[in-house]
Amino acid sequence: MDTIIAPATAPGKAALAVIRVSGPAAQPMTQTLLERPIPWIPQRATLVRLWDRGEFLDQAVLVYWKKPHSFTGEDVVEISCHGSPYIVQKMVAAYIARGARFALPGEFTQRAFLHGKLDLTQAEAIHEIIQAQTPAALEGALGIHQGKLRNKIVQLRERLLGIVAHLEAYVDFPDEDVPPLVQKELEEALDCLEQELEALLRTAPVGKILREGVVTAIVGAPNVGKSSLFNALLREDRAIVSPIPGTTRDTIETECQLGGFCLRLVDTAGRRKTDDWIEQEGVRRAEAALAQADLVLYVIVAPEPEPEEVRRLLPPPGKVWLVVANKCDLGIHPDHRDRICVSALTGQGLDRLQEEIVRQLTGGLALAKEGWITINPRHEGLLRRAQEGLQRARTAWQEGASLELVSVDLRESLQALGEVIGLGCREEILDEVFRRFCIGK
Ligand SMILES: Nc1nc2c(ncn2[C@@H]2O[C@H](COP(=O)(O)OP(=O)(O)OP(=O)(O)O)[C@@H](O)[C@H]2O)c(=O)[nH]1
Ligand SMILES: [Mg+2]
Repeated sequence: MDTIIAPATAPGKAALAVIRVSGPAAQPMTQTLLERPIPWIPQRATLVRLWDRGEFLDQAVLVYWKKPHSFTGEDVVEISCHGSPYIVQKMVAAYIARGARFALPGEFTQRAFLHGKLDLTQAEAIHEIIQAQTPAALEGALGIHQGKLRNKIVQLRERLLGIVAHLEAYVDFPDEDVPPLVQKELEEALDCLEQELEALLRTAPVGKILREGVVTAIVGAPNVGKSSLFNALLREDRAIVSPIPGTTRDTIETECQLGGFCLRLVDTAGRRKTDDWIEQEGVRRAEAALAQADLVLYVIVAPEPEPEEVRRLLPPPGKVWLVVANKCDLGIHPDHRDRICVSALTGQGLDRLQEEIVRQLTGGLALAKEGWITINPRHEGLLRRAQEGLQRARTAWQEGASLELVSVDLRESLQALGEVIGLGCREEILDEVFRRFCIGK
């Protein structure tokens, strides 16, 4: 392994900047920059003056971490210098001139993973801790960083391994049938595993909401007040509002915080048939926003009867779907008596709408509340693979297939479970995970 370097703090001016060097040459390279030798006591802050070929770089605090007791598991030197981009640039250049390499995104964490300092779910959680946009997202990421998901997967894997071992013991004695009692026991253990996988898989939509925010599309016919509602929820005059139907053409997206959730609000063009090709494109984009949304606010007009399209439209599965009757300052038609009625103009009813949004989203969150484990799309793909393996094994078992065949399917599940925590993962997969990180992490 070569020695890598990168600033760990964000680019720009700040009080301090932290530069991290990891690898076998971290200490000798640093030695050549020091004004005078230091005792290199691990984990002790030392005030040093750094020079590069006769040029003074900065006075800084240096911490040395000796392998394996460091974040990466390698020798690490951390330099806290003044937060000047020029100092950072010169420091990095001084190490690169001495043979260090500028780190790839996430490479420090990748090395920590490769040295067994953390499993893949914990490594992913580091990225999520940094990216968390709400307290709930942070809480979830911290839990996974502490190993909650890893522990769960390790436990499921061990149980499955036990079942496979039990089964394979009979493979070696083809003349012996599996006793009915053992058969029943194994089936029950498999059932139990499947249910627990299912429970984890059900946290995927919540995980998506926590990690990426709630994609919230405001849709409806032209002129019903979608842009007005968008502005009212943002408390900002963001989208153009006018009495001319077809005002909004493009989708407009922006983020807002609501009740601990991060909403990614999307205002869309009014849905209608039109000959104007720009508006047609707008309507197409509105449909796309609707398809991608986690939460749909379908806006209609309160003083008018329920439009036919609302009766026709079925709430798409997996989405939270709220029909919002706007312009209630102009009256409320009896059709909407039980609806959420708001006025984007006067602000009437907006509190209730916001409460309802939070209530609906929290309904989903309650699922994840237990232990705060939610899975990401990578975990989801693997857990589905594990689940399919179990189901194939069960079918084969019930159809009287040979135990070898059953155990092949179970071993496929084992492999998938292992990959969640990074066991037996292909290198490309690992690279894909870590390259999403920031530089210096
Ligand atoms: N009285 C009243 N008028 C409203 C309300 N909300 C919006 N309007 C008016 O309705 C008209 C259309 O509002 P927009 O927000 O542009 O409607 P839209 O749904 O975005 O329209 P398109 O972008 O054309 O699809 C404007 O004249 C708004 O002032 C409301 O709550 N009460
Ligand atoms: Mg509009």
